[in-house]
Amino acid sequence: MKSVYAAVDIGASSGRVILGRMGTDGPSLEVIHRFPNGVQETDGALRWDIDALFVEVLHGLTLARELTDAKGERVVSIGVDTWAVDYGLVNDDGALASQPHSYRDSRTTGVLDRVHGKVPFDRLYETTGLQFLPFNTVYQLAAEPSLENVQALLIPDLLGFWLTGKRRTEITNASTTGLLDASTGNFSSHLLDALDIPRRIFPTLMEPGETLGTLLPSITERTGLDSATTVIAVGSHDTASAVAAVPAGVDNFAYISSGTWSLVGVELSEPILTEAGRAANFTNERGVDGTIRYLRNCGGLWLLQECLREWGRSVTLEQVLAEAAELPAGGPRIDADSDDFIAPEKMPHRIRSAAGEALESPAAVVRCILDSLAQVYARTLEQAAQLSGKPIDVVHIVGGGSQNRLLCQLTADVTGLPVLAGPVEATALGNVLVQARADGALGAGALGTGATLDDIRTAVRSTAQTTRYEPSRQTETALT
Ligand code: LFR
Repeated sequence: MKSVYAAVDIGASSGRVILGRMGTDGPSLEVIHRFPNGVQETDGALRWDIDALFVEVLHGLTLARELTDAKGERVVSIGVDTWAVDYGLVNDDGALASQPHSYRDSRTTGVLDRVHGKVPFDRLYETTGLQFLPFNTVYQLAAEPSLENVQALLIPDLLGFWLTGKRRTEITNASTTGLLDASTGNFSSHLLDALDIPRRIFPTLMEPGETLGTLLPSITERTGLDSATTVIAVGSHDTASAVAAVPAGVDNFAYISSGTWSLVGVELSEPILTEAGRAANFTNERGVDGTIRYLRNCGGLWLLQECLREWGRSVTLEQVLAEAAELPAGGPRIDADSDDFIAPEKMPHRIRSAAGEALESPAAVVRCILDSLAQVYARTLEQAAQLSGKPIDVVHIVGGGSQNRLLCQLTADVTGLPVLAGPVEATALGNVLVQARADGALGAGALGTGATLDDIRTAVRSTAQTTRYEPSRQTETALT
């Protein structure tokens, strides 16, 4: 029976269950279930409705089983990736204390000084190499009323726990907690102790490609999947899966994983824990196969998504982008990176105030957002090259933003570099290909398990749709 891999890929605004197949010419994806996601205000806090998300995951897996049955195929494994940093607290019986907080909740505002009073940020950075973001897990844990007798399961690990009954912490996502030692790849007991966080807070680490477990009987009953179906750890941080599937064919590439956030940087083999990197707020997140994603988490399409939400049906994305493309370069810009844009609600108003200029139409607001993002991208890529010493010859944009032609062109214009846009589904491809490799279905080696990240990228290149943008226009919007 032909093997198929199920990728559960949940972002901040939507989730998907996708089937991945390995063909002779490379991987192909089939989205079989889409569902909405978003933060909700519950009990006075912004939270994710994780129970509802799990119901959607199970529905998607049931559809996966039905579809593969009908075709004489078999789902051999499942991989889960989501956004980073957030977690659910579970007690020894496995019960969830409450619906997980969203990183967009403001609960950490009051605890930052307390954490830095115990361990100053420069010391945190020396160990973890993680950029300062007010919502890093380390600050969220400090905002919990109690950490006694509980474990924190990062969102994909929590879903994995519900599927298999096994508790583990996948390492790419662990690197966003602010508690993982970037040099050793282990949780830092020193930091945990200094911050009064119980050492048992996180379950044992695991690497992408390892098997978490097989499905619980309750899950096989509900979905019809067979009991030998495994859950495989993938780059469970969505950005790790996306970067694994960047279709780079050369060494000197940079990437922008462009979705709700823009993750802008380069791939390295070792972390860089320098003062200059800290000052520039660069992060050392772990990638698949022990790579380092040396990047900055920059503002993203969240600004645009929130405006569209507020404008409602009167404004369509396609139309507003077409109008924005007609507006002249050199218009007003904002700091798209500012913490002021993290929370939801009233985005057009906040953008207009920050621009300090009348942005009369939705198109003007959108153009301001995209010009500002392109500027942040260019500045960040220049810093990434300087700080890492790695030259950049080409910029790959993957994820939703790769379909935004105006954003891709502006990025080429402002960076002065060619942009290769696509695939839009990089995250799901990275998820599927790590599973396929674990199953022995990719690349070299007796069972294919010897395949490298390069083999994964070669597989992506063989089927991915990419569009090339040359820096064409004269850029009045050049770096300032
Ligand atoms: C992107 C992402 C980023 C992370 C942010 C919050 O979806 O995972 O990498 O910084 O969401 O978790």
